[in-house]
Amino acid sequence: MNILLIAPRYRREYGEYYEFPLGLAYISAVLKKSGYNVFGLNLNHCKTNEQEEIIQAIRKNNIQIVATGGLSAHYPKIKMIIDTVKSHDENLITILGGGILSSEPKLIYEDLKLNYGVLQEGEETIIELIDAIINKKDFAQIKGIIFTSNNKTCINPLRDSIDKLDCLPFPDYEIFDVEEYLDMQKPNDDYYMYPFDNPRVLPVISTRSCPYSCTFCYHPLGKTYRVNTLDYFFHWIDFLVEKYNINMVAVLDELFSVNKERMMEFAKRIKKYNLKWIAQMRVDDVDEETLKTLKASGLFYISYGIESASDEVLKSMKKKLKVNKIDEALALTKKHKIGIQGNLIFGDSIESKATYQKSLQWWEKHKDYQINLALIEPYPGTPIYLKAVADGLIKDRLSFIKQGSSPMNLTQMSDEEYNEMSYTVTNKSASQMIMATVLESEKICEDDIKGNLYKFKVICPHCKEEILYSNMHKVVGGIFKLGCRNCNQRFDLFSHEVFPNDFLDLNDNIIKLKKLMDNNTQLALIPSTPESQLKLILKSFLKDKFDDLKFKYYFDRDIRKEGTKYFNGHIINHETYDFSKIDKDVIFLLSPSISSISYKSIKKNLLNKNIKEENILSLVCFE
Ligand code: B12
Ligand code: SF4
Repeated sequence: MNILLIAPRYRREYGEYYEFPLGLAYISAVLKKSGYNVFGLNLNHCKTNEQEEIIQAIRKNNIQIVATGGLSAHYPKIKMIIDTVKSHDENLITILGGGILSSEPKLIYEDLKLNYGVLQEGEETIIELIDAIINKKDFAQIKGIIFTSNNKTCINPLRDSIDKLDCLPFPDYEIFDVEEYLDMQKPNDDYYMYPFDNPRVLPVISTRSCPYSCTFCYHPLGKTYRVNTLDYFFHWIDFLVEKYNINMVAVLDELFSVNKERMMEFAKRIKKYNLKWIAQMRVDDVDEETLKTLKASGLFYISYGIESASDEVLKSMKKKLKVNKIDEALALTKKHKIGIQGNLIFGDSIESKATYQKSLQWWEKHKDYQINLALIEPYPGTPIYLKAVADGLIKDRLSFIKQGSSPMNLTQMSDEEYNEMSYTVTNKSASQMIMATVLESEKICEDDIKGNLYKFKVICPHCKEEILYSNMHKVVGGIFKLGCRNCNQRFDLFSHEVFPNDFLDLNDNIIKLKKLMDNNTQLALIPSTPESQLKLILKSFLKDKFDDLKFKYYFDRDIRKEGTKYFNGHIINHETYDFSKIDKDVIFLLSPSISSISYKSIKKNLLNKNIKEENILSLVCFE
């Protein structure tokens, strides 16, 4: 039997940074250990057509079984994989695992017309399952699978969690072209990649699951918290350093900080490797002594579960945390020059105008921590999802998953109040820029995979140090965030300032815009991206002339924004607006902080509405 493991594509374009598929790499390791022929296909490295690559991999390796996995968010990619396999040859056996299946087994299994599904941890189950497939054994005896018998979907009882995690082999990084993964990495790929000009980071995991049960969280590996011994873990690190010459590790434990003693021992042992590392912690697990030791051991960034600045909301989320602990921990973390990653999430069942405003006030007061603001999304499998289903708020679970488990009103607020909150949160979220001063920037080379690479020097707005970065690649969207190599706090940079060669077209467009302003041409802005961010970017383009910039129209397709006040006017919905009413000489300015996807779709939309191409001016540059 030849088995093909496929890692779905997580990002849109080849070369974009993605999280290495550690779970599938574990599956590969146990299969190889049991002597099976395993082949890998990492669609994140596919430069051509994904469907064709799948079929080619099946043909080339004479595959009989195709297995894949992922989270609910990967539904479209996973469906594409399964459909491609089945339409190529319906006799091929398909197996799916991961959070997408474990959180909604029957629904996903039947929708994707799978042969088998593996629930929760897959290492033991996959071996028994493959053995049963090959030797035609009774599937009813295999714990933790979903399968079909007599045309009926059968879900077997769950398997106990793997107690002795040390018995597992190290994940098989090779199967998904790990060298290519490492070679692709750039220091501004993700929020934690900045410490080195040549980051070489791999994910590891030292515990599974989490002892807490926060209402918005799901544990794809089951509910029982378990740990690896540190001896096992550091053999693993030895192997990664020796084989892949890594300089950083991302510790993917759901909650790394459960046991203080273990954490201190971990710090003592990792220090010798001179590696940088990051992990997820709770604010109530850290204190001055811990942070000092962790920092000295190479920890440079902590992902904290912050969630709310209202004690009532934290209680309702079952977070078992008090706001004063958050204040204390974040202040200490910053003091010890450790970066902070965290979110305030809005829309818990008891969220009200009073509680969300309290959280926002706290956030305003602590803007320098760069905490993200987001709306709660009821991910499949979480207690809030199950409640929303039981209460009839989510009626069609499959459509909900297909649409990406979007935020919804789970509160007692009216939809109008909820929308007001969501609008405020989204707008505020875009207004937390802390701009760094750029001292110099230079293009250093053109790389086939990475594009134009730059080096630049900036002054960190937090610690005022001059920091030099190299091997940086262009980021579109006007403004982007970067971590300081001295104090590890995040700041913002204007893309056009640090990647000047990639924004030459943009400079031409700014000159055009200034001329249009001189000629008093009527301008329309589309889409109406958050005011504060837009102001900042436009000011940096236009300098003193910014004060003369007047728009006649503001367009956006978000119905929640329709009619709301914006700069000196109100927002109009361009999807429903009758463009024949508009003066044919109006120039449409495409807002500078949009993604390439929105840019393309808005431009297409305008052209379809008979707006002439020469009347569309772009303040963003994607070419
Ligand atoms: C890396 C990661 C991601 C990556 C995933 C890509 C990847 N490379 O796997 C990315 C960045 C895409 C991601 C996205 C998100 N994530 Co995430 N992520 C993680 C993280 C940190 C590690 C995952 C991991 O490697 N686990 C370790 C391996 C061993 O476990 P595993 O992947 O689940 O694989 C095992 C089994 O699931 C199974 N299995 C998996 N695939 C297959 C395939 C086969 C064939 C078989 C047989 C078995 C099998 O066997 C594996 C070994 O036991 C986890 C935390 C954690 N420690 O699990 C959170 C976690 C999974 N993510 C979480 C969240 C909240 C998110 C996001 C919502 C974040 C956001 N706000 O956008 C999104 C979308 C999630 C969604 N709705 O589906 C939550 C839970 C998700 C949920 N449904 O509630 C977790 C648990 C973190 C947490 N505690 O809050 N995430
Ligand atoms: S949010 Fe954090 S503390 Fe809460 S259950 Fe999830 S991983 Fe554990």
